Amino acid sequence: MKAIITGITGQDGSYLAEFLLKKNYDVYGLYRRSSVDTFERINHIKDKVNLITADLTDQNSLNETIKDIGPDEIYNLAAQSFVPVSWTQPALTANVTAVGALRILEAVRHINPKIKVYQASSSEMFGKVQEIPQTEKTPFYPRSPYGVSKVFAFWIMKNYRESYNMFTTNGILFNHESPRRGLQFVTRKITNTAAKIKLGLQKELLLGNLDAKRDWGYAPDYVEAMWLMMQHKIPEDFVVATNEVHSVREFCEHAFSHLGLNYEDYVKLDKKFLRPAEVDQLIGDYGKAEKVLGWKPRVTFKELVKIMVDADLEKLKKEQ
Ligand code: NAP
Ligand code: G4F
Repeated sequence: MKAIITGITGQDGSYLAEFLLKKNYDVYGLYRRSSVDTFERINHIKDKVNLITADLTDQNSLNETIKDIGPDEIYNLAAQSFVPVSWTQPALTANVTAVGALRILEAVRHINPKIKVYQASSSEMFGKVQEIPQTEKTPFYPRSPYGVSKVFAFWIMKNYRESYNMFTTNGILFNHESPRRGLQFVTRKITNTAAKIKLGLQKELLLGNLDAKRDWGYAPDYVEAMWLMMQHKIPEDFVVATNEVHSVREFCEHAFSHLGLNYEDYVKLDKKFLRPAEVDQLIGDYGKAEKVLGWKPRVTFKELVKIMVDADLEKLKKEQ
């Protein structure tokens, strides 16, 4: 089996590449050209995957790559994925995160409509939630240009499924984290800074809304769900979550206390991290994924915090 992963240099791309290699896939990773090396997360598997430069904003590079490789499956994980930047760069976010997904579909439709496409859809589409917990049937109410872009990508996948009989599947993934999470996202920002404070490298942690609540899972568990969706006989959409909710404050409490510290002594509010519109609470019901795909999360919230704090502490000690 041949699979293309867009966004292979990202958190999920790196775990999915490892997962598919274990299943004996030929893995082709698309990455965008950069003046610096962006392979930190995949250096350990670089000689086992095929890396090709292409950009989701450039139709021709996608067409040529898909034509040359002739994949069985495409996992579209690339996106401008950081919610705050979607307000400062809304047009870029729409171009990459929304229209980028359409460009993949157009390439597949013209080259070989039998290629299966996975779309990295997001719980951010639920935004101002219309139902608790959120399921595949909950109406969307996105609260950022990122969320709106993901809603477009979700519907265009569904539209091509119904219009052209293509195999397109949306994984509606709730927040999932790991030691490979980008440093700007709140979980990694907390674990990395807490570890720095423990080692005396930093004095405080500046955060925005501590009361926001998320359904946080472990990224390696979630890439397995992506693959299972692609092996399912019919293309459908699935919520992937833990069905547990915790606040940013609770995440801080656990992370600092794992290091023997009290978060209240170090965490300070910085208004620049507040958002123009907030998603207050997300919690996903993964019942359909469990019933149809036999998938369920393995790593608990407390284990996740511990894994991330320990990894950051270890990394910083090595750097010292
Ligand atoms: P990530 O770490 O931010 O990775 C995003 C990837 O997209 C990176 O490889 C990035 O390349 C690439 N990319 C950005 N713009 C591109 C462009 N114009 N052309 C080609 N590639 C481009 O994100 P992630 O956490 O792995 O998430 C993977 C996907 O799942 C994203 O679509 C995200 O929106 C979605 N999602 C994530 C979560 C979550 O909690 N992690 C939940 C739901 C949905 P560089 O390395 O060069 O920046
Ligand atoms: O970690 P976050 O930046 O993730 P967010 O906005 O939930 O988005 C992530 O999950 C989505 C799935 O629901 C993905 F689609 C998306 O690509 C991304 O991976 O923020 C989480 C919460 C927010 O409510 C935010 O307001 O943490 C709050 N927060 C509080 N202080 C902060 C901070 N977030 C960040 N990034 N930085 C802070 O200082």
